[in-house]
Amino acid sequence: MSPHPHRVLVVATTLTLAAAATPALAAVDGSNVVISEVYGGGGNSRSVFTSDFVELYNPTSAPVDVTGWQIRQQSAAGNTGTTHTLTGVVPAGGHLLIQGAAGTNSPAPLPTPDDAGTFNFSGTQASAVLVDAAGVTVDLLGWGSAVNVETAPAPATTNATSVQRLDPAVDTDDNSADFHVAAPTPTNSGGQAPVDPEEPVDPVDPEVPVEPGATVSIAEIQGTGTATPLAGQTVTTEGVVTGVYEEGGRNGFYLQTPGTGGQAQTAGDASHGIFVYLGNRSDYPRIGDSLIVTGQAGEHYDMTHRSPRRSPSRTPPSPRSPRSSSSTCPRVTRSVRPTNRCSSCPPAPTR
Ligand SMILES: [Ca+2]
Ligand SMILES: [Ca+2]
Repeated sequence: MSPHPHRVLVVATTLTLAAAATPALAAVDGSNVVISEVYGGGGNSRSVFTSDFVELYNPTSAPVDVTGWQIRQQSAAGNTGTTHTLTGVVPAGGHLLIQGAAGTNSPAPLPTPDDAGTFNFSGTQASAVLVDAAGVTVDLLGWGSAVNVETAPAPATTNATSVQRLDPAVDTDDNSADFHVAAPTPTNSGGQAPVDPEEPVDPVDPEVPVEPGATVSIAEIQGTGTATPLAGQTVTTEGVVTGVYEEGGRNGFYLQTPGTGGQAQTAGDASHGIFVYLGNRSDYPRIGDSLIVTGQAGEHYDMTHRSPRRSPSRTPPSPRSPRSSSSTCPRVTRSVRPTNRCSSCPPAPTR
């Protein structure tokens, strides 16, 4: 063998005195904007978003300009915190996202907020009051052990959860009935919601059989230059097994184009043999087997010291239906189980 690189198929907040209990004059008839969600854990330990937020919802069929309205933050005990005066329009059937204070952790930014303030709700319990430009309370949400609520408080939150309306269009003026606690779902006026930050990325399953690539000859994979012209491509080729290296660290076998073993090679000729790297697969063929193999073409410089652990980017080999040319294995037909190899083939001519 050449000492040069071998072509391989790698199968491869200050508080002020408490305000008097705010009368809840929320629009239970769905005729006005409501508070649809509040998240107070922003930037806290184990938070899922960097900032607190308040999300409003417009259940009506016309946009509502909330410029001049206010969100009044209150502690669970009813002490008045930051008051934020709003700017913006809540689309018909849509949301308005108002970003609050950020914490020291930065797990993820909110979707682009429509407005921003400095309110900083507790991560577990508080009250939020929505007041219109005339000073009338439009909606009120209290959760945890909050004293200022509509009928009864919604459940307490954690730094990883928000209190959100079960159905943004339903307001019965009972926070305990209208809200639940769940992973935050901030949505802005454009309907943009974040990609679930908790969603893990599924690893590629290396055992999923690859689809056959373009069928090419071994000589086409080899090319006549110093590197395969098909590097990185998934290709399918066929040939006869002429050498198997199950031990010794090579982890693969040589595949040769049938009928080429006796031809003299001259400079510039592409090789008709190729090494198929199996990594840590155990399904080695036998010398003389006729195989159709699908894998990724590439260069393998050190066959003897290649780690047997397969790189995730490599595509494992997918021995296909055994097939042989009529001259080397006439008795084998496609009726053989697809995963079988032509184990009954006589040894094929070697180089
Ligand atoms: Ca907070
Ligand atoms: Ca209400």
